Amino acid sequence: MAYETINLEISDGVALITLNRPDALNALNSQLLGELATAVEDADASEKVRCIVITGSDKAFAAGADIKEMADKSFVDMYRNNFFWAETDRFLKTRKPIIAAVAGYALGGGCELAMMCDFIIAADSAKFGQPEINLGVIAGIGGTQRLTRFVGKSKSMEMHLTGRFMDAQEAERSGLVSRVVPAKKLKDEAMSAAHKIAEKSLLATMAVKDTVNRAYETTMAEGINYERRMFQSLFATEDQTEGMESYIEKREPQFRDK
Ligand code: CO8
Repeated sequence: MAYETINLEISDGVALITLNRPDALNALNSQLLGELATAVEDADASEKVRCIVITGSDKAFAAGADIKEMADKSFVDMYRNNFFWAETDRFLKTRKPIIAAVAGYALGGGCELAMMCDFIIAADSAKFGQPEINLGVIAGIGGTQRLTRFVGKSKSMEMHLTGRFMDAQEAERSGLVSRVVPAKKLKDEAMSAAHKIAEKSLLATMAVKDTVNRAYETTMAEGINYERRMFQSLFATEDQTEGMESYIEKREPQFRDK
């Protein structure tokens, strides 16, 4: 499928999706979110893809939902047409790991999109924020919930209430991003992490994503029980046998996703 607001490249098991609305700092409009949801759905279904990387430009991962598209909407437009949420729900169903590689602005819906990914690698130029308060609204695709769980109530509340941005170092200290790298190396670092993931058993990587995400959805006791069942189930796979045998035989594993 030909996309207009994103670029898609697939190589060595990794789908690299680059948000591409440079004139609007990659602001998320319906077309972009629809294309992004389709691209991740296709990647999820493709035998050629084992990990997905989403990135933007040097200046902006995404500067938020498209204010110009939203400005004239009514409550009925937002509620009845489920504006944006249908696309984000499709995005969130992806079972393969997704890395957000963030340089520059990740604001509003851009910050929320990065947080919907499985982990964030940030360039030292990254700036995260939820400035919707300046527009007379609040975050609408998960920001109040995800940011609060990732960085804690005090910092999240301050960011949502004042609209202040967090730089990459603060984001790393606060647990929002997994690590910070020099801006020039961002794409290489994210792709190298993705290629590392792509070498593993896809069954195990999907199980990791599913199980870690439980930590945000359930109690500790239920999450641990879920992990135990998932761990036990992986002993029904050939990849478990291969992984353990290859370790004992001191060779690289040849996972076959079976
Ligand atoms: N929407 C639309 N256009 C945008 C956006 C945006 N979010 N951000 C930037 N642009 C456009 C600008 O309008 C400008 O276009 P033009 O040249 O035609 O005027 C172009 O991108 C370049 O931007 P600037 O000239 O402003 O660039 P600066 O370097 O001066 O400033 C900033 C960069 C600080 C990022 C600035 O552009 C800015 O403040 N942008 C808006 C940030 C913002 O408020 N984001 C939150 C948006 S609301 C939101 O995300 C809600 C999420 C929940 C949605 C749920 C929906 C269902």
